[in-house]
Amino acid sequence: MRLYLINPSNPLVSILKVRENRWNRYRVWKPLSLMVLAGLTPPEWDITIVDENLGAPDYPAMPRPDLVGITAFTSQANRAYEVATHFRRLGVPVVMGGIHATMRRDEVMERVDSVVTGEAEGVWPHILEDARHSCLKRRYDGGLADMNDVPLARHDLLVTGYAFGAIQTTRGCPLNCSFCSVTAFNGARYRQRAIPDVVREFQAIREKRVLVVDDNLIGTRPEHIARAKDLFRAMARANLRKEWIAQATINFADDEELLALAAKAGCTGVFIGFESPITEGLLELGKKFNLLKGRDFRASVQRIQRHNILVVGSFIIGLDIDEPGIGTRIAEAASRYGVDHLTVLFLTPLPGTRLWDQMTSQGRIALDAFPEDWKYYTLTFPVARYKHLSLDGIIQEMISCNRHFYSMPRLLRRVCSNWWQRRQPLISLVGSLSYRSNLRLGCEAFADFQRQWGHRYGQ
Ligand code: B12
Ligand code: SF4
Repeated sequence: MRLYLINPSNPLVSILKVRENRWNRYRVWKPLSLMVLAGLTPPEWDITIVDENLGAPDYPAMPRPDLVGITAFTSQANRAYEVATHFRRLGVPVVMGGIHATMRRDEVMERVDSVVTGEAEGVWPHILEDARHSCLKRRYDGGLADMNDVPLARHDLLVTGYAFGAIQTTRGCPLNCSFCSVTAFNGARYRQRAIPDVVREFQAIREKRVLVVDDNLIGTRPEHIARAKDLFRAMARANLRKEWIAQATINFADDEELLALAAKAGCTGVFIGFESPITEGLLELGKKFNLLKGRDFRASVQRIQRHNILVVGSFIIGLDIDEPGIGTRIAEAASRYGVDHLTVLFLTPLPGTRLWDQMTSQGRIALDAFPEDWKYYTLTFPVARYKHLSLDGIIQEMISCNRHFYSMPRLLRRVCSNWWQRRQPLISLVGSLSYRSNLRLGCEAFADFQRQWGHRYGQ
């Protein structure tokens, strides 16, 4: 039995056009969902994982599979449907799962043979059995998995083309920010994998560098932090010789022992959602967590950096509170906090989020011709009507924010300061140049977008 597991590309995501830009190798990440599905698949299936981000293969030239499984974020949905159509025309059954299938089940059901909502661990073996007996159901619901059922992902199936391996150690997030789908999809309960399983999986990863995909590696409560410390101790004991980066909330900075253990276990970078430089903005997004304890962000960032861990700060532009000038304000805040890199995304109503419900009910979604418009849901295009910013205005804010933060003098100052403090100056330089090189591509993409879709904003 031959199984293809496919990660569709999104042609609009310039950072994923690996071959067009040599820095992009450092920005293409493994589709871990498919490696986990492969880990759940019994040995009688011959599995091929296709990641179209490394280039779409010539499907007609490939042997005919018995089953195709497709994963997709919302931004990949259009391409997912093209791939599904191709295989269904050949009479090959197509199953689709992942975040988009979960949040837009009916839309997906019209375009594939079987749709899988939720996490796959509890249902994938049954789906394969049903496929073997040609009796696939139209829908399956995996709900939330027992973390003991999460298998060792098949790291052996995707070995070339990536700078980073990938691993997941926890699922779920209690914070339920208005723009984020994680709580709706993975639940509010923070669920952790058994530490020995995580260490064993790290050992199976061939890459020296690893992305820990957890939405918040350390969690928010004392018992979560205690578990994170135990995990880091076990990783250090296992002498993994890996360098890894992860996402965490700002409370990562609050515990010196946690930071020291993370660094000892190989942590070299952390991605932190600051979201807005304005208190009302954080309240609007439901991210009150960042306001707790009257936090000093600069001191927090410095505490993390003292452990030789780079900090990437993420912000969102387009909040109801945001007015002209917000771009520079974000860039200045990020510089003030002292982050090593800055990522700014447009506020985007993703299906399944509270923001989606709010913007839909207010008729504020400009790009709403679905499924065609899903390709713009990359958070790198302004798909909604923003309260105080026109389409041209918000794009200008984004450009000025990036130009401000990644101007050559500021960039060199950060790299020199990292060099002086012996904090990975090379990685810092490569990362910054990679961001800069994408700014040009970003401006071109915005100009095309404005020309093509400006009329739909009614401004
Ligand atoms: C790692 C990650 C990335 C990596 C992607 C790596 C990759 N190629 O997969 C990078 C950094 C590149 C990335 C980029 C983006 N991401 Co991202 N990302 C994540 C993150 C943190 C973890 C995903 C992951 O690997 N999980 C581990 C695996 C094991 O879990 P899983 O994917 O959910 O898979 C399980 C089930 O969904 C199911 N399943 C999945 N696929 C399939 C397929 C079949 C056939 C079946 C049966 C089951 C099934 O089974 C799996 C096992 O239980 C999630 C948050 C999250 N918790 O999901 C956000 C998340 C998926 N990202 C999100 C977004 C918005 C993006 C971007 C659009 C914007 C951005 N700049 O961040 C880009 C888009 C890139 C693109 N291709 O278009 C949103 C997606 C929301 C949505 N509706 O689409 C999420 C949910 C975060 C959020 N804020 O809401 N991301
Ligand atoms: S943005 Fe981060 S903290 Fe907020 S709900 Fe999503 S994963 Fe949790």
